[in-house]
Amino acid sequence: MAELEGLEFGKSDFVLLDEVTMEQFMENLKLRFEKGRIYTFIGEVVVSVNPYREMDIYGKETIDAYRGRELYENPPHLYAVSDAAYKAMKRRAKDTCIVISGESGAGKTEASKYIMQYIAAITNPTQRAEVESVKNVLLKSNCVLEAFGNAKTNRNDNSSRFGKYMDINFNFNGDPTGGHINNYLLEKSRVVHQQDGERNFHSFYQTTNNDRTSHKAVMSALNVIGFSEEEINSIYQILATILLLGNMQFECDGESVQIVGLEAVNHISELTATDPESVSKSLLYRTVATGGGEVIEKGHSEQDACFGRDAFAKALYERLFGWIVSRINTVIEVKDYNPMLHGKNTVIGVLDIYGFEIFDNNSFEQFCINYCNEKLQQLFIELILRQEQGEYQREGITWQHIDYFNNQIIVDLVEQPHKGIISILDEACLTVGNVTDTVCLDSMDTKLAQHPHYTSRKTDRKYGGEGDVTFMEGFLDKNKDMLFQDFKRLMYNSANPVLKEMWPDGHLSITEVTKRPLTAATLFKNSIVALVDKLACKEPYYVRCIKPNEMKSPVLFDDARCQHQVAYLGLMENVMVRRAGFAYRQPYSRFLQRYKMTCEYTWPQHLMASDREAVETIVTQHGFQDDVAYGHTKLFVRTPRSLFTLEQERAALIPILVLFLQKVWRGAL
Ligand code: AOV
Ligand code: MG
Repeated sequence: MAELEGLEFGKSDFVLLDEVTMEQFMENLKLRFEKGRIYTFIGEVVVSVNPYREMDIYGKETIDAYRGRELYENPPHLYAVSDAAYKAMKRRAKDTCIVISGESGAGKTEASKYIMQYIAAITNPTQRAEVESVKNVLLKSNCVLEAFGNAKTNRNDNSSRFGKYMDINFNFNGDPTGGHINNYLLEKSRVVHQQDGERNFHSFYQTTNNDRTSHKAVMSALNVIGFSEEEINSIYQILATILLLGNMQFECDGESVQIVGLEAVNHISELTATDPESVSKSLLYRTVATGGGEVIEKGHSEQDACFGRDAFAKALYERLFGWIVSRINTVIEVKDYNPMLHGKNTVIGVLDIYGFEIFDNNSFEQFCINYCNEKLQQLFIELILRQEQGEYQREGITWQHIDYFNNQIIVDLVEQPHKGIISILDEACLTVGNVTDTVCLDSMDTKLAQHPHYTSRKTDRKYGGEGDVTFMEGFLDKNKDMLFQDFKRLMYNSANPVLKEMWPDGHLSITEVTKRPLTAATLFKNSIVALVDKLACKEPYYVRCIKPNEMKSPVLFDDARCQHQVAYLGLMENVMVRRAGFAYRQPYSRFLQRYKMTCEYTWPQHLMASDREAVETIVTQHGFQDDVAYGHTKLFVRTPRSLFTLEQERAALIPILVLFLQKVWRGAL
């Protein structure tokens, strides 16, 4: 059994704090960070602080130490929760999920990769080729998705600009048989505009000299996954097209608008396998259906042309990304699964989304990202309480309710039908006429004036919690997310089958496109609601990531910043809920195995009718019978002090025991 850490590293579980105060919580978190102990438990939840340096804690030896062990047998680690999720899936045939949350740069994506690597390392011991290939694709998909979906932001050099939920399917042996990736709202506006100090998606730089090494890794990953040469070429042709669009200018000669320099048009037509006239036509005209059903071509103003060009560039990238995800999915999707033959197909889901973020200039994307984080926080509250409650019920123990801040009110403010922010936005987008962002904001100010959590820049303009979070500028355009049908048709008519495949809706003529598509916010809301439903029916495991400072420094622990995160992640409530009931619980057999040496009636063997009776004997002998409850299969301990006494006694006994055993071995006894 691996040794637990000494007390000089602080408490390895916040539940063990002498008192649950913010002060003690922060003291412990800081001490552990400074001692290089980046993980701490709250029961089964892992709190992780970004070390901002390479840690020697992810090697094979560590993996071996955690494989198949119980949570409390080892120091806190991502591997401990990964193993718990895996065991629940394998032993109890439960679908489980690991939800990783925390603000931008807190370490979610890195954590998700370590979790995946752990699962890959502990499965398929017999190295069956087909399982190895599934694992390989699952691992390699990360590299591709990061290249196309991550970017340098002011918060994080490798910031995820999309949400990712990956299901890994397992057969009855507990080996991965496939998987599925869901991606959520890629921040495509980055393709045409980045804030000061930020970059476009990594993929754009990987073809130039500075990011060459990562380009090689991406190419190799694409090959491993099984992208054909034609597909890979198409990907880079699309990137090149977007770059050309980025340089494209328009000029107006007083009457009509023209493209400056036609070389770009020819180049784009070559790259996209379309004819040059159609390319320039789509950039300069739009087909509209008149009220009388007549179809006419309307020339763009310079402004419209720029708008169309940017929308086209963004859509090209978004569809490319979506296509890459679905292409990976076709490779990893479970094929030929027969439940009669193969048993229940179980799943572990890993969720790594974009973290809560506040920029100098927050826009529609931050609104969506932060809403998504509120939804996940809501789920955390719901599940952690529900799970706790469920456990007490199952074990036949009376449960005492604990108060906590329920952020449902914030979630409602955003998503409620008719009254919520998204509804008001949608309404403004559907209104014919010139509804501007300001008009929409005014309407929101009127409708939501009474809401306790709504303020806006007119009063003091802020959304949700603390500080300015969201600006309204550009909201309506981003929510409408309009792309002229002409571009869709242009792409659909491409002679490149890969490109054509990305634009199936391009076959519609303008008269057929009558139905208004759902807005971006509503589509996002629907996808997040579906995600939450998916997570809610699984047994959840949580990793709560904390960013220690804004400087990406491995030595700086910014007390105020950390405390703020601890507060909004609800970690104190988490500890309280965990302690108000019973801080510790262990199956009788496990408890016995660990502590039987502390009682002469149970060491080395007990002669009682059941493990439970033996445990009762130990508890009574140590005098903490009032501090425990006996469940059907587990012992519940209310205060950590009792366990501490046992742990100390055990620690004191071990050297004596070792001496004793050495003597036995040497034949001295
Ligand atoms: P995020 O996923 O939470 O932010 P990342 O996982 O990308 O944050 O972490 C940001 C950076 O912190 C990484 O690129 C590493 O340099 C460092 N880091 C994080 N975790 C570790 C670790 N365990 N060991 C060493 N370095 C680490 V965002 O995607 O922006 O919400 O959208
Ligand atoms: Mg990330």
